[in-house]
Amino acid sequence: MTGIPPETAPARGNLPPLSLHVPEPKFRPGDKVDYSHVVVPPAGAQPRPDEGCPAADTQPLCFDLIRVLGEDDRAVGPWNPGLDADTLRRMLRMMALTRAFDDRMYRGQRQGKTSFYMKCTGEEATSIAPAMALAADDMVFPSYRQQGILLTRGYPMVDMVNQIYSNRADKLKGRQLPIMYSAREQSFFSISGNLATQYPQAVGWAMASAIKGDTRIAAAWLGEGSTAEGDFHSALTFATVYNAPVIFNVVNNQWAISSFSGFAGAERTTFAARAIGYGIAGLRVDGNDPLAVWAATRWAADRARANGGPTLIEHFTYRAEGHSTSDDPGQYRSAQEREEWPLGDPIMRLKRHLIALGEWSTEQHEAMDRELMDEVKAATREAEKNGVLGHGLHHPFKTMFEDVFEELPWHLQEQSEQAIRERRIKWPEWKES
Ligand SMILES: Cc1ncc(C[n+]2csc(CCOP(=O)(O)OP(=O)(O)O)c2C)c(N)n1
Repeated sequence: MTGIPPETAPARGNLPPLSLHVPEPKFRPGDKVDYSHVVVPPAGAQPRPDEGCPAADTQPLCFDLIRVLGEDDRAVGPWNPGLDADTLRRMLRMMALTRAFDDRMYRGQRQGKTSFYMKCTGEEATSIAPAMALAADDMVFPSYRQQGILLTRGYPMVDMVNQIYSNRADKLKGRQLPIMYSAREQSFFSISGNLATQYPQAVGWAMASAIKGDTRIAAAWLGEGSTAEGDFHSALTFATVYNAPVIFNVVNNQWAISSFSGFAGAERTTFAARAIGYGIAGLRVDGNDPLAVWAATRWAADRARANGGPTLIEHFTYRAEGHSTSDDPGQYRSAQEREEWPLGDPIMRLKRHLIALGEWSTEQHEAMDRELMDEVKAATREAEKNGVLGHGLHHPFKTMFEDVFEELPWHLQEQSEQAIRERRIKWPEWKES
């Protein structure tokens, strides 16, 4: 008690000892899953404010769940975008193509053709519907789980596979981890393995677009786990201060590898509600409802394009498979989670909707799946001609040192020569192309 006047000394006698709360997921391997704590409101029941509304008017939507596709497979309510059947069929096709691509690439990794792959199974709607709702030249800043955007924007699948195989036709010359694409022509920013860095970059790009008097907006994606990164918060601060034309997508797939969403704050509030503290618009969307995702994205895009400022969209969804090919979710979560997930599967929901409209059939769907499988197979065969991991058909070693300095500094020159010397000793049969 030295130095503290007796009258201000706290009476500690009856106080409980301080303690911390350590979040714990509801279900672990082998547990029976009960999702009764997940509130799923009826489709069509969420109000749709005008795109130009004050940000505060969206606050109730940060705790709701925007849904369009109902239990009867019909599209209902003010968020129903009223898309025509051709657009719906294209959306379905792109989601099914992404899933077929993921399945093939996953197997490719198991066969040793690449070192690494990440699927987006169950989350396809959160990238394909936005890619269709945005303008083709709006700049996107994805994380590693938005391969659906590239496919929807028409990036050649063979180039994707070349990158995954790190072969001699890899446009990124083997310098990026497999799946960390970069596609300037598709306005698709280079993916970074460092989580959340794309958020401030998207804001910077959006601000530059506004400074130039352009009409293009930016959109960024990250997982709910990454909202715990400082970059997330500085990006939102910049965006609100300058009213930047940007859309922040938070894909809440419940898991960040083996950490459940509670470790990023999900036990306390929603991720959409992060928007409130920054004074920007926020929407919480059923991420397995492609029509709701499309409608929320278009709402945010129209708002940004009319100088209404940024919007944060939380896509409430579920990562149906492992984090990556290096992960085994059976070690940390119950297998029943996927089966019991109350929002279903985005592909199945859109398929059933189209069937309910009389615009699709099971036979058409099966034929489409076969066609897509052939398309993916043909692309992988084509890419394999350029080499797969470990076959030696990669870019020449010396390219490792190129494209950074106009003139190679002496120490890099030395390293380059050393690498070539050692390569000749280790692999005498190797021919430098
Ligand atoms: C700055 C940083 N910290 C940690 C990692 C390791 N890491 C890679 S993915 C990942 C989980 C990210 O989860 P989330 O943001 O929820 O996205 P999801 O993978 O679920 O799509 C972690 C911790 C990293 N790549 N970068």
